[in-house]
Amino acid sequence: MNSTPPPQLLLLVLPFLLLLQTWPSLAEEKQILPSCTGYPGIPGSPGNNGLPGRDGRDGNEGREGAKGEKGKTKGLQGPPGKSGPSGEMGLKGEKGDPGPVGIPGFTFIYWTAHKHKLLAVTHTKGNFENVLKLCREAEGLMFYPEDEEENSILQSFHRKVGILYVGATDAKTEGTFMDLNNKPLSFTKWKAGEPNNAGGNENCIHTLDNGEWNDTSCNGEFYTVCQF
Ligand SMILES: [Ca+2]
Ligand SMILES: [Ca+2]
Repeated sequence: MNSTPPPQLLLLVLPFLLLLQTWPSLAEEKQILPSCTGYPGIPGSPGNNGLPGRDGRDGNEGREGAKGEKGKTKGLQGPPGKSGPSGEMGLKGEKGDPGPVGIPGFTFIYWTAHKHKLLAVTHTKGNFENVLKLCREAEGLMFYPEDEEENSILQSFHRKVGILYVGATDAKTEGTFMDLNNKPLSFTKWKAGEPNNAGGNENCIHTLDNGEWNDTSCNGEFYTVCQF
């Protein structure tokens, strides 16, 4: 018998052979393709840049920075601005408490309390009539010391302000000094040789530095002590 396959069978097998050549996995390419050593090809041109990636996640919070230097100079104060318009008048305030009772025209410079008496020096000098008036306007009386203790108070005022009139006069009866209640003096502190009614015109008394008295003119300008 002839072993040559008939042409009809070749036509049936041929498509399968072609399919095997073009499908390497079926024909196990390594065995089918001949291995040969070639030269590496020329590197291809770099590809185009890809699209930007998405934003990354937020990083961890950084450490606290170093403390900055303190500012050096304080700014100068600017000039004052213009005064604003006047506001409306406020409500009338409540009536205040009454002030201390004053004595018109009379101010004490020095004063002291002695037993039942308040003794105060006039705020100004004057002749006898004027300082007598000051004491009376203050509802007091010109002071006459009735004993050594009271005379020492008069002397202490003399040391503070200078010469003082004593509240006594012999204007009514020359040579007989009386206090301002017209009572003869129960206590005196005359300097030796006084009263001398010098010039025939010494009807008032003034103090000396050592506490003694001298009869003198009533026209000198001295302080006095008022008794209240
Ligand atoms: Ca006299
Ligand atoms: Ca005298």
